Amino acid sequence: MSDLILHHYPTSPFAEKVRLILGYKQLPWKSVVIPMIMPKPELTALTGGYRKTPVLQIGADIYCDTALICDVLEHLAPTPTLYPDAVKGAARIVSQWADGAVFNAAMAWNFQPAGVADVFAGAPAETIQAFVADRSAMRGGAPRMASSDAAATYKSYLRRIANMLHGQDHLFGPQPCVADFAVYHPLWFTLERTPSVAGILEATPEVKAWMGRMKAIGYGTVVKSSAQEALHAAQSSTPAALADEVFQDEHGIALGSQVLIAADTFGPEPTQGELVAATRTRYTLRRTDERAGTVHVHFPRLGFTLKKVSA
Ligand SMILES: N[C@@H](CCC(=O)N[C@@H](CS)C(=O)NCC(=O)O)C(=O)O
Repeated sequence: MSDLILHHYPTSPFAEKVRLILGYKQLPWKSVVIPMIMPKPELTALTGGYRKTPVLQIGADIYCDTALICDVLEHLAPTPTLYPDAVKGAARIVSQWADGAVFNAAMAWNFQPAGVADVFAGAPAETIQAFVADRSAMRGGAPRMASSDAAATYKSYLRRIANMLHGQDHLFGPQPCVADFAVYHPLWFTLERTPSVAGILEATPEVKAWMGRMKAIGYGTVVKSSAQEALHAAQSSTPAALADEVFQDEHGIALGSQVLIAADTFGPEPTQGELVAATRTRYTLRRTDERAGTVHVHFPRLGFTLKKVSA
């Protein structure tokens, strides 16, 4: 199998979710650090437009969104599992809640002025302004939730997480599952990246103790790599064969059509390509780029829109 290449940057919470899962499953990986804001020319040469963090690359296969990345990693290394049979549905639902509601409340809390000062300590004012403008454009200009509005929400969520940890080491039992990694990453940002506002975690010591257990999982075996190396890996590989059952049509869009796929919230940058698969759970686009060659870019169905490119 080709190397697992994670395109990410150290302060990305969603990337932290995947870094720990790679460590948990003991899958060795290569690390390519990408910019925190646009432009990201090397990344978008691979994805065709998608710019969020992280992205997983395996040769000429490019996987967008951590929900899909979790499924791919589970397929590669089924044990230890992220989806224990008895709690599979609930664990996915809690993950979705964590990646959406918990993440939004936590980040609104984290990005109050004291937290911003932590994150950008020593950075010039222009760096902060460029970051704020980039994220505001990703939200379509909508303001971020005020930290004062987020406070009670975040505290309630922390109490619910503490309730789930009552009498057990992880959210659904003795071992971590996908929900633990999803709930952990926004809280990790609070604790490690915005320590000035991390006092909010003190009211739930069970949560802090569980965070210690999650952190101890570590990132596994990581080797530094570069964007150029990643582009070369794509260029010199052929996308993996697609599964036989590749088509569940919900849109009246035939395979072979030129389509656009975009996230349905936050970060509207679409990817264009030829629709070569639309399974029950994911879409695959084939596209060719001067630097990356022919690649398959994969997206989960959940959270993404599919549109035909008008002729
Ligand atoms: N649903 C996506 C969300 C990813 C996401 O929003 N990541 C943040 C960073 S933690 C992001 O992309 N920020 C803008 C950027 O990095 O360009 C996933 O699960 O991968």
